[in-house]
Amino acid sequence: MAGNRTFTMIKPDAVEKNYIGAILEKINAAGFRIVAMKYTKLTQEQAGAFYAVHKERPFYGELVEYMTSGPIVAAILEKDNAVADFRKLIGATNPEEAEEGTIRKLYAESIAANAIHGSDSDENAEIEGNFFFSQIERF
Ligand code: IDP
Ligand code: MG
Repeated sequence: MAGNRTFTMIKPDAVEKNYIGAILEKINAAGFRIVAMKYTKLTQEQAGAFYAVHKERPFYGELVEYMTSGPIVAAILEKDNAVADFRKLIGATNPEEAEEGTIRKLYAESIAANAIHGSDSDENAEIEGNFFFSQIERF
């Protein structure tokens, strides 16, 4: 059975362009409830650890640089079928390939600076939510 929680980050490019409000509006309009949320800035060590699965990919260094270039908004979201429905809402990794109306189509600049993160599985949603939030920070 699909889980009901996912994890997201509004990435530095979208925060820099003042898209936090517009993106949260889309997330709420799509039926997601915010379970936990924080505005923070990742260190290189934290960004490197969060994206450790991509360590061998050619863009890893660029990804860590970008994700530490400014503040982000991290959140745990709740909805039936959360992981799959949220991936659909954000669109393809490359905004040029993202469907019309998706968050990446609307707000992303490039495949690297693509506005928003969404967990790719229930297992990773749990791991990623735990990376940012303690028990006491969830409602
Ligand atoms: P996803 O965020 O859609 O799940 P992943 O393949 O997991 O995409 O990649 C993680 C992040 O790494 C992307 O969201 C994007 O910021 C960055 N990224 C992915 N592919 C590239 C690339 O080819 N060049 C630069 N950055 C990339
Ligand atoms: Mg991914």
